[in-house]
Amino acid sequence: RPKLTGPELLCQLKDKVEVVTLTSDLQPFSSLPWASQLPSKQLTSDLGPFRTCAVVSSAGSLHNSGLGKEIDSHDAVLRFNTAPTSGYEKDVGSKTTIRLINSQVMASDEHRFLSSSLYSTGVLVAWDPAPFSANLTQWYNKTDYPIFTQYQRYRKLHPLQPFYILHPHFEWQIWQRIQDNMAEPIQKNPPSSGFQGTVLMMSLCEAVHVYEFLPSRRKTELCHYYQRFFDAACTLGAYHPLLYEKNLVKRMNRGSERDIYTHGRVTLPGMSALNC
Ligand code: NCC
Repeated sequence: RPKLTGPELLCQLKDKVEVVTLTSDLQPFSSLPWASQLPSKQLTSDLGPFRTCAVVSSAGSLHNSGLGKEIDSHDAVLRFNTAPTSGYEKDVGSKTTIRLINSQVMASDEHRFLSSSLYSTGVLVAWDPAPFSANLTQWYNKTDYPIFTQYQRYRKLHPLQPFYILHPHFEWQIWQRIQDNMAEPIQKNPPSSGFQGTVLMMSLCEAVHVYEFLPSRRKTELCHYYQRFFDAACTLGAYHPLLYEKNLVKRMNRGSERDIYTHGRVTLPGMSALNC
């Protein structure tokens, strides 16, 4: 099998991956009493298109990066899980347009999902590691974490904040792109929030900058810029096929090596800007 070039990979991603979110009219949700809590429209029809977007990984190498102003200069900024801005503005900026969270964050007591103000800025988008070939009913009856009960609780407390749930097709379509472009079998776990968020923003924006997903010269074993916890697996991956994701992003990058080295910055075209 020939190794695809960057432009070919980008076109494959555009062709085979679609951002789909759960809507109130979708079975089996439409028959449930809480269906009306789900958005009536797709995330991609409610939000954007944006011109420039920043995806801010949570990597420890953002510490002392001084990238805050540059990140905030984008039209939309995506952040992940429990990553804060307060107190870290100089390095990561303060604008949050979208926060992509995994279902573990919604469910675990330590993250105070229902009560912390961390989650109240911007649009929330959640995903759950769904079984690979499950249909929506099978997934609904056996989610990895209780994403749906927590979603209903959160919506009751914050009815005005837009909040979407990604269709599990999205994570597995991305997984399939990674697998089809690697010589070896990769672990059958969904891609990291970082890569899912990158593809999400490529669908909403004309141009995307991703920060410290491919580590800069500040590369460190510090897991997150906001915590003093050290583990190289945060950057290299264990559960998620993170190293393979990074390999693909490296191939798709339209920016320079120097941008990665100095800014941890990757430049990707939005899907709408692609001529496939
Ligand atoms: O750590 P996490 O990710 O929240 O980071 C968000 C995304 O940033 C990229 N990243 C992060 C750290 C690092 N040193 N290098 C990086 O490239 C990754 O792309 C990552 O996805 C997740 O993907 O949802 C993840 O979530 C955490 C955890 O659930 C949340 O932070 C909440 O505490 C997972 N950690 C554990 O389960 C212990 C992590 O594996 C993946």
